[in-house]
Amino acid sequence: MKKVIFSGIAPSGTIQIGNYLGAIKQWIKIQESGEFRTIFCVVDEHAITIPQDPEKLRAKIMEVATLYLATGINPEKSLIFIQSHVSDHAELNWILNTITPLGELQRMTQFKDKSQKQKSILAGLLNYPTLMAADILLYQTDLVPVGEDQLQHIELTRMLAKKFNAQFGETFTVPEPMINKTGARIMGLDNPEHKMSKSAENPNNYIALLDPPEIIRKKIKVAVTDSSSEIKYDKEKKPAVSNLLAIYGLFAEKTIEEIEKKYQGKGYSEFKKDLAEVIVEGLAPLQARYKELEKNPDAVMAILKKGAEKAKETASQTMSEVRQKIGFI
Ligand code: ATP
Ligand code: LTN
Repeated sequence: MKKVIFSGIAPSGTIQIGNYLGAIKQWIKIQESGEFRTIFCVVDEHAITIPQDPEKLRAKIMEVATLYLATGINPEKSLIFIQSHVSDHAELNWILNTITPLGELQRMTQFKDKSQKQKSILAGLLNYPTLMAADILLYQTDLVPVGEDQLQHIELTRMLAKKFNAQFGETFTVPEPMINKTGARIMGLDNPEHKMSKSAENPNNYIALLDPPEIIRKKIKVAVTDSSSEIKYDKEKKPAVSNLLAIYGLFAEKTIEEIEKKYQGKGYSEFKKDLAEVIVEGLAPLQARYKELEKNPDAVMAILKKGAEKAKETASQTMSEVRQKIGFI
């Protein structure tokens, strides 16, 4: 049987190039290899762990789903669906919560970061990793392709799978993370100390996949650089330029050395100008596909509905077993 791949993105903002380089690009490669059963989910229940405006949320869910298709996720080859369309996610989340130690949730880096930014800390934000574990375990997932920031959550998922299996008998596959070596952590353009994030307050933190060329050029122009003017990869001493070099390399499919060589003795302004064009060109095909798909939201919705029906088949099998194991009638 083919190994199962599951991953998702929360529609909590507009997908940025970190999500693309760290996660989606890898998903497409995996899909195209034909070696796996690939499942990609729009995790809307995760998005509401931070307050969202309902109308905007609806639009973002459709945007993320349409972007999945525009970047190359193919419904003929992969399952694509919206998390809230399969209610088993919420049910398994509840059950897993009853075996999740509170201390484990409190020590999650993402929880600590995100809760600092909230006026009032809500229980959903704390329990987010348990919901993520439910997403993964429902489909008996073997591998989870994500960016580096999600490693801690996958560790927790593994712990919960093992704990449930030990307590109630073999039920869940224990998943492994799958991290892209390059692009696993793209940093913010406004601050290379923090990762690029789609929910960042400052839009100059990220480049969205749907940013028009003039916005991309502007954002790269104002991206922070380091004190010495050399274009050299040195994560410690030159974190900002190293991040820009990484982005350049990933979009242009060039090695860092090749790019360093090209800009030897040249200044930031020429480098940045070219980098903006590399990104604009890199995003153009998917932006064009997005524009086409956007014209027909009903077709996108039909794909998502069909995906949810298929997802339910596997999820409901797992849930029947879980209910039986824990002693529900
Ligand atoms: P938010 O700000 O809402 O938390 P985010 O931009 O951090 O959003 P997520 O929805 O948390 O994005 O992540 C979706 C996927 O993209 C995950 O696999 C995550 O690891 C990856 N990812 C997110 N940001 C980056 C980044 N800066 N570099 C590489 N991968 C990233
Ligand atoms: N927490 C993830 C999004 C996510 C996810 C998942 C990723 C929710 N459920 C299951 C992989 C598998 C994030 O990227 N913030």
